Amino acid sequence: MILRLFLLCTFGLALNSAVSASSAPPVPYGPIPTQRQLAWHEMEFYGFLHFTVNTFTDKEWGYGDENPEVFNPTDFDADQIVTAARMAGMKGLILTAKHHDGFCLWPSKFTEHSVAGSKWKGGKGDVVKEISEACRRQKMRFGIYLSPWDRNNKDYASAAYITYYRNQLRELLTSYGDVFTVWFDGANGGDGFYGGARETRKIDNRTYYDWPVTQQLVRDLMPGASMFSDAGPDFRWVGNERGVAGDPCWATLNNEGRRPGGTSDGLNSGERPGTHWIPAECDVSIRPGWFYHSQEDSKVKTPAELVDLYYKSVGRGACLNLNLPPDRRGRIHDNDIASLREFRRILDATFAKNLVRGARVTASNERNGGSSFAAKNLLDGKKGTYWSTEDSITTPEVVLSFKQPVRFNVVDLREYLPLGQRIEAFALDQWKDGQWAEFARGTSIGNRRLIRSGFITTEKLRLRIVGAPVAPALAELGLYAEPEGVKAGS
Ligand code: FUL
Repeated sequence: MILRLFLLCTFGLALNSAVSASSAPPVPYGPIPTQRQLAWHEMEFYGFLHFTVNTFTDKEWGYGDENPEVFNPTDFDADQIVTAARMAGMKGLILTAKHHDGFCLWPSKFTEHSVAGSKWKGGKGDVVKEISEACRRQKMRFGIYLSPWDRNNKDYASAAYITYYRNQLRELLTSYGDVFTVWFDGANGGDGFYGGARETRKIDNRTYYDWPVTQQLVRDLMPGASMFSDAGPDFRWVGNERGVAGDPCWATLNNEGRRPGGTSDGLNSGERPGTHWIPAECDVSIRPGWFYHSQEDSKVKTPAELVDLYYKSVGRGACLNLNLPPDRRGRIHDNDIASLREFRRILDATFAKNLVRGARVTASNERNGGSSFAAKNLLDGKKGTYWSTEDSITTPEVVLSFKQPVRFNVVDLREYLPLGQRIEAFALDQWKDGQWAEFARGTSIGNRRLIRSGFITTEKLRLRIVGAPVAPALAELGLYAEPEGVKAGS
């Protein structure tokens, strides 16, 4: 009797824990994103605005000796600028509040080298205020770029400058409302005006900026803001200014010993399994330069080139930060707008209809027999639900069957990020002449993976996970068709 009771209890307990183990979500794998980083991933596409004295002196890097009076846009219109970005599908804009020349686009009380010394609006103008307010009006996020290297400031390279830099950061983060990102540029040290010294100043970028203290200041003043640098802490440089992410592009990085302005090794592809979640941002300008130069009016990237960049950045799990340089009027030039408009038209036409709707979906394995982790979650258009398998099943497959053959050339995959980046390799097959034929293979997925191929018409599609250290957690699988006539860019 006692033995029977014992067996019953033990068996009951085992059964219970088996049920709860398989109904529980998979355990997170490796570094995982913070809420702040998840919010940043959601943005996917936003823009840079490079605007300062350089716009008027025709330079890319101002020396720091520019007379503030040269900054004099003839027809500045923050709403025109923000509208151009919003119309292109951007979710936010990051303004160069101060570039390497040290000129401030807001009337900083810590320097006279600012818009307050320009003739623009009689010295009463404030570009940071106008752009941030236009962003708010148009429901766009606003971010700031504050160059650590300052070729104007007399104290640059001494401790006093670090205080100055932090004062300016505090000023920006307390006067202009919510900020979604603070962008720390890695370029620093070299020749400059430096209050009239006109010399070369070198700093040791391992120690000079004392980044942990500055980053903590941002955390305290703007807890929701994600910080950019070569090494995070929240998102990283992709290692080139062409806007092209590596393939693979892991969201993780071995971050011990890395620092802003440090090595770019490993940034393009990320590192696996990595010590930290530090996904990549692809920054690139719509023109050859970051600042406006009239001689580049004919060198604006074409819509096809922009679409190609989108697939090589957003489509590889990174965010795309596309620079739009306001011109001497203080507006986005017509040529840039024309390119952006057609780029948007192509993407809208592509992603208007997800062709998986109505498909029948079957999987080789579903965690907990399907309920919360069913493969049908892949087709529901929700990033918060996902398909997963039992812990022991790491290379499952899923098949979509269509009533009518489906024609597509883009496959869209998303992992469920809160559980980490789990999938290391996958393959896609079409049903052709009575058998499966592989048409694509890939590695990293992360926030989003877009596979752009030739057009395929098939009645069945198979996704095979062929490499994963743990059970996958895949949120979305979409199929799309680009409008006719779009050519992949260079
Ligand atoms: C670089 C800068 O030197 C460029 O001028 C530009 O601001 C780019 C986004 O970052 O490091």
